[in-house]
Amino acid sequence: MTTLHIAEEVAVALAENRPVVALESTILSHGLPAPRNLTVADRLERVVREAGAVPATIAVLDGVPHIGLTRAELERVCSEQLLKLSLRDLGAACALGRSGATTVASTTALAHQAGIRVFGTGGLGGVHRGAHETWDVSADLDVVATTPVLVVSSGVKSILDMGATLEVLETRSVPVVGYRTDRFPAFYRRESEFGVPWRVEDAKQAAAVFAAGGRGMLLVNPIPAAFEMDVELHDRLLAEGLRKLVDQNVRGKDVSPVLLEHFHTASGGVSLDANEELVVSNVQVAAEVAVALCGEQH
Ligand code: PSU
Ligand code: MN
Repeated sequence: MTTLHIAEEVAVALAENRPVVALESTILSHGLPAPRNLTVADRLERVVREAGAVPATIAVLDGVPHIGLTRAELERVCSEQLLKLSLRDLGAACALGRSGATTVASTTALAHQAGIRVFGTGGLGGVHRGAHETWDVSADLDVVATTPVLVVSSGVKSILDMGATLEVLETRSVPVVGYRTDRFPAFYRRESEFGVPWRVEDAKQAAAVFAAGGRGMLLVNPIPAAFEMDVELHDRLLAEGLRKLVDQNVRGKDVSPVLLEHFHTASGGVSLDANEELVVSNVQVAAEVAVALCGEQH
């Protein structure tokens, strides 16, 4: 496997067993429009620091997986047209010297390779609607099932088949734990019709559950109430977005970006604010869990 470029600050923190939080780059390059993405990227790193952990934004630059980016590298990720790299794409991107943003799947794998145990993101990929015909199931599920990293997300978007996604997570033995909630969150909405098998009340409990389980885990944190999207607006955007996919024959890895783009343009920015605030909240929780995890070992 290619060697990683680990930023000095991240390497030192890991060596001293201090808390580090992994952050993904696909959300920046394919999930949010420029220049908003850079504002969000900066804010996420700040939130991690303020909680007492070190941020490690992950991306592949010129064929080298970077664990922790400089401001200039962050600017590159937020302005260049980057490839979307899932785990299977890493070998090709590295061998061919390409640059790309990492998804939950590839970020989780690279974080683990670097020795990082906690990762904060927005939404996890999952089973798409109509997957019984298209077989479109995100590699995110497989990687979370096989990699001992705790991922904090706001559940999955309602653009996915949530019930099927939860079934796959159960089959693949991924613990799904609600952060101060009994309901599985639906990204823009705090609750879905689905419950979660376990609930924790604070970061310390979440860290204990992860440490005891010894495997990957999904900690789900609902969007802050003030930014939850109005249900009618949400349902209208979703119906329109799904129709757009069919009309434009969108397939594979373009599905999520096209739907996100539709939400952002058609909601007049409401979904952008929602997206930013939920990621910030997840990253905040991730940092607290990372801090608690390091405390546990002393
Ligand atoms: N869901 C979101 N925002 C995102 C993504 C998913 O609400 O930005 C991105 C993440 O990087 C996730 C990826 O890992 O899309 C999943 O893509 P796919 O469905 O092609 O596996
Ligand atoms: Mn897919």
